[in-house]
Amino acid sequence: MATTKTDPKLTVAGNGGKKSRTYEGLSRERLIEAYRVMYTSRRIDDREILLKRQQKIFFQMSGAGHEAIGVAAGMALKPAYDWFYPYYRDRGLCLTLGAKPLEMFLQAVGAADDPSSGGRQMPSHWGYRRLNIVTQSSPTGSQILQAVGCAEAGRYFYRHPGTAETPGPKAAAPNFVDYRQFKNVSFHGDEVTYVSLGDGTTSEGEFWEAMNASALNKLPVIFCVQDNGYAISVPVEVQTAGGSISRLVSGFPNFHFEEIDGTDPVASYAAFQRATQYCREGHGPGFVHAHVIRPYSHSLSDDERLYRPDSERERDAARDPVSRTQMFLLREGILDEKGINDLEKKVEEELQAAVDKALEALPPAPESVLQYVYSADVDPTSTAFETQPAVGPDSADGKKPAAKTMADLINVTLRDEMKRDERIVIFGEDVADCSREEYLKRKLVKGKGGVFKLTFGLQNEFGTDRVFNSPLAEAAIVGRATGMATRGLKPVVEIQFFDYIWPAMMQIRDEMSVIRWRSNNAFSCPVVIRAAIGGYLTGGAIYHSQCGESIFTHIPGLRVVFPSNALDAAGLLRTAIRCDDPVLFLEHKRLYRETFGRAAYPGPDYMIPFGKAKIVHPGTDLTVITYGAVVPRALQAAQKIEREHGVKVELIDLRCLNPFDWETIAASVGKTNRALVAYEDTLSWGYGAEIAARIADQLFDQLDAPVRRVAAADTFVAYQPILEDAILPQANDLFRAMKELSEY
Ligand SMILES: Cc1ncc(C[n+]2csc(CCOP(=O)(O)OP(=O)(O)O)c2C)c(N)n1
Ligand SMILES: [Mg+2]
Repeated sequence: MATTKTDPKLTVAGNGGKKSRTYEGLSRERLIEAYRVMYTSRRIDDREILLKRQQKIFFQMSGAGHEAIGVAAGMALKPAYDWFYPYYRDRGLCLTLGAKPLEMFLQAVGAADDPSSGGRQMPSHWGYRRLNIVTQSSPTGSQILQAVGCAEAGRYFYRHPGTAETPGPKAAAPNFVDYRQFKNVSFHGDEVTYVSLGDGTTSEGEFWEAMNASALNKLPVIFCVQDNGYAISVPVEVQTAGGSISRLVSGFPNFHFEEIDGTDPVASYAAFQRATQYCREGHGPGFVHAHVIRPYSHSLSDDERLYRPDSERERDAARDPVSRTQMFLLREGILDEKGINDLEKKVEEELQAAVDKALEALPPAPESVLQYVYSADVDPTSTAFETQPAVGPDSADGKKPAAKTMADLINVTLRDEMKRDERIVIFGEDVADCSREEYLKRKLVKGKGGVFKLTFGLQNEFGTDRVFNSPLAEAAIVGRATGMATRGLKPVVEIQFFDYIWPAMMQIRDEMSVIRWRSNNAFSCPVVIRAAIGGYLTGGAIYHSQCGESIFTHIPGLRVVFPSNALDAAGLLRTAIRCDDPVLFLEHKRLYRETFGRAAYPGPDYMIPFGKAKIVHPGTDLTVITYGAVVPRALQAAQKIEREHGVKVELIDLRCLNPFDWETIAASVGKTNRALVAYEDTLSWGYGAEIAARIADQLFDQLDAPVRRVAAADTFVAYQPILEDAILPQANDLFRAMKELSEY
């Protein structure tokens, strides 16, 4: 552990003779440039505040008081080489790296040409592809884990440089589609990832997960905590135990720590230089705790005079980085008064021209709202993803190829895809064969490969770089995967039980699914999340048996797949991996090793397009729409009602929930005039509600009976099997509903 502290009262002295003097390595010219950027940053805030008061923009968030640390970081790091996950106060950083004032005003007015988001995000939500400044969101702290994943990806590409290449179409498959064709990968062996956050944000759990993951893996990430002493109105001593984040994090191993006066550009630059060098040399992560001020309240919607007395605000004002740097330049004879005035005049002229231009910029077209919810390059519903199973020949003694379980075929699909695509990395809780590799190498153990053994053998075959255990932290699993995928890797991560996906919800709902849309297609992160879901386990209970898929199908930007049998699982998982959208791949635990739905190995290129249902049982009297573990139960009921009452049920297995196959549903209901939607999740507000509403809305004229639903009781899945049976939909419940509807 290395620690450097700078006394905030110290004035940094220069070295060398007057003209050649440098200040912690900053020449006089660079100091003038630092001041120019700091002044520009402050004046952009001032201009935006004015524009907001004139109702020409709709929101304002200032970087005032944070300029020095931002400019210092920007000068120590390299745009389009290092990677940046800034937060909203980082205007100074972005300007230093090369963002233009005009670009910032374009975002403020919500212009179509706003390079950060095309008018989709608030001002100060930076994202500049050409500079490696990754699209930013509003939740405090959700950028931190992605920065960790970004650093991991850089290291992975460096260790496996061949993976960065884009594969061309295969002669054998002219239809060839693969997400890699649309990823422009670049990396550098000594690159650093910068991530910043406020003092209040250090209270978020994701911050600690990110610190842990970075320390564990000695990643080249610099955490820059910009401590202005407040999180809106909450002061730091109420936020952080003991009032000092530096003290709390000091026990993390492998870090280089700095605590500095972040209103002093020279001290800040020196700290960043040391931290950057430490990271570039591969020793581990850096932590820069910068004490700054916040002179313009939290945002334009906040008035800090309501909770901060004048005395405190005046104390801060004395440390204003812009005036402090101006004084420093004058005192050191770097610029005289005229020099300062000339510089500031030029900045004002530039800003005036930028504002004038931004105010004339065109807004985005209303018809564009659905653009880039999903990839415009790779359409996973297309025929490019439709291939036939290549089942091997019968053996010499006439035996058919062995029927494999869903668990077997998921495992073999992962293996085939990992062989084909070296960008795939797999991580999650317990997914590795054995973290202590030497036990595997010495063949002391066989290996685990997941609590359901779906990833068994993969670490053994592909190595620990590609298949590894993560800490027990679901937000970290999805957040890191999102950062990796943004760089062009294909993480296929596992959430051990669907019931424990919730810590990752912020990453799934507010990050992974929205990154492409909010950046107007500048960034994307096609992660695959595999999650073991569902009940009928006898003994699973509340926290090992729940469903909840509709919560995820409700999220634009996320594909949701839910196969009911081995062959569909193989074909859909391959599509999930090769496509360019984030996918939640739901694997029903009860179906993993069922006799129902086993299939022969379909070969290494078998794919099923998303949004194509399968008719499991054709019929003419009643349409039953379902998926997952209800499929075998509905099939049982359909066979029984045909046997006993001659009712012919058309049973549709949706297989993919978002997108879903409306055409097959509509064609079937058009024929049967009766519809039953069945699902394992709780009845109310569930997935079937949407299907039932669409049928009622669009097929009303064709219905001879009300649309019915069969689903779980609106409660939780219980441990005692008698209760579980009563709660979850059973074949008998389906039979009863089929009979009622057919007689209606
Ligand atoms: C997860 C989340 N919770 C709450 C908010 C609302 N919010 C926005 S900024 C902020 C305070 C952040 O304080 P700090 O991290 O110290 O950064 P500062 O604004 O002081 O630079 C809050 C509570 C949010 N954006 N995200
Ligand atoms: Mg703060």
